[in-house]
Amino acid sequence: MFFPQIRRYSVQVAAEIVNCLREGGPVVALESTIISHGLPYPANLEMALSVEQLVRAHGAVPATIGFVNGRAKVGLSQGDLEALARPGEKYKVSRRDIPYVMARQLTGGTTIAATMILAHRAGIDVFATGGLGGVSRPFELMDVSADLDELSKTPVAVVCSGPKSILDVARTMEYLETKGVPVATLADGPKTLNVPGFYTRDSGVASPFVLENTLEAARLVHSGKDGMRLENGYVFCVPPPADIALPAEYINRVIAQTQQEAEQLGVSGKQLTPFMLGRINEKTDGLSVKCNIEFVRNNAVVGSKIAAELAQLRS
Ligand code: PSU
Repeated sequence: MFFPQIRRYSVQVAAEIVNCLREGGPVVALESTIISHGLPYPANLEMALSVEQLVRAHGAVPATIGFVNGRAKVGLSQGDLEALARPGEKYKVSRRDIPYVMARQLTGGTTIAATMILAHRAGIDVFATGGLGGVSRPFELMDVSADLDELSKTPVAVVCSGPKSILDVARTMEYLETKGVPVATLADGPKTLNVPGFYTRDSGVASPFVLENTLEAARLVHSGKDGMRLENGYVFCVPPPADIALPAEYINRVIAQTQQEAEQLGVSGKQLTPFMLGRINEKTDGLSVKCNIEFVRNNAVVGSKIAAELAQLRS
């Protein structure tokens, strides 16, 4: 039987991306929750545009992903990016929200989990962002980001600066181990042993694997995905460069204060991350947002290199 309406529900992939993938070229997926909910306007829009430019400058095609009026789009236009960046009603779309956003024809930014799903549908293997969701610090809440389960079942490599440091990094690593997700940190000097902590270069938690360079990262994906046909994703952690990272003691103090505030105000669930990031920005006089933007840019460059190495390994 033929369902003509199914076409309307499928993922819309920009022509430039389709062409690049057909030729086996490098494409880097980019998420949009960071635009709609992670950063303030207009810094979010500037970040989105500059990250796309950076990916191009490093020889790959950017594919920013999101929902526009209920349509799943891989390769958002400038108008789409503006709609997601401007203040106003926007949905934060994770896996469970996809059918609702489509049925209601809503516009929303995709989380790491939802971006992985759409990237995989389009045939994209590498995705760059800022920080991974994880297990929240108040353990009694049992708040575990859907990003972690997605990584266990969708074969996309996520390049990030570790789990967001507002989270419980040690428990996040344990959870990923249980789910069979390889987490590897790209060495940034001989001292790299631990996963980075988003705003900081070192979370204090050991990295399961430490890799020398982007070629090694590409080899991991090539072996696991192409060789063994494993269906899990990969986390590649990139420490924020020393000149933009924030001192651990300082930022951890701000995080702890903000955590208390969130508890007092009863903020939880999908509102918790945007609340924390927003308040931390106010308390650091914009320093946290500046740092966040710079390491997303850095991760986009690393993601472009991994995508290029992977394309080379497959040729
Ligand atoms: N990276 C950032 N800022 C963000 C995010 C990532 O630098 O806001 C987003 C990602 O989309 C990630 C989401 O999937 O935060 C996690 O949200 P939660 O903790 O509610 O699962």
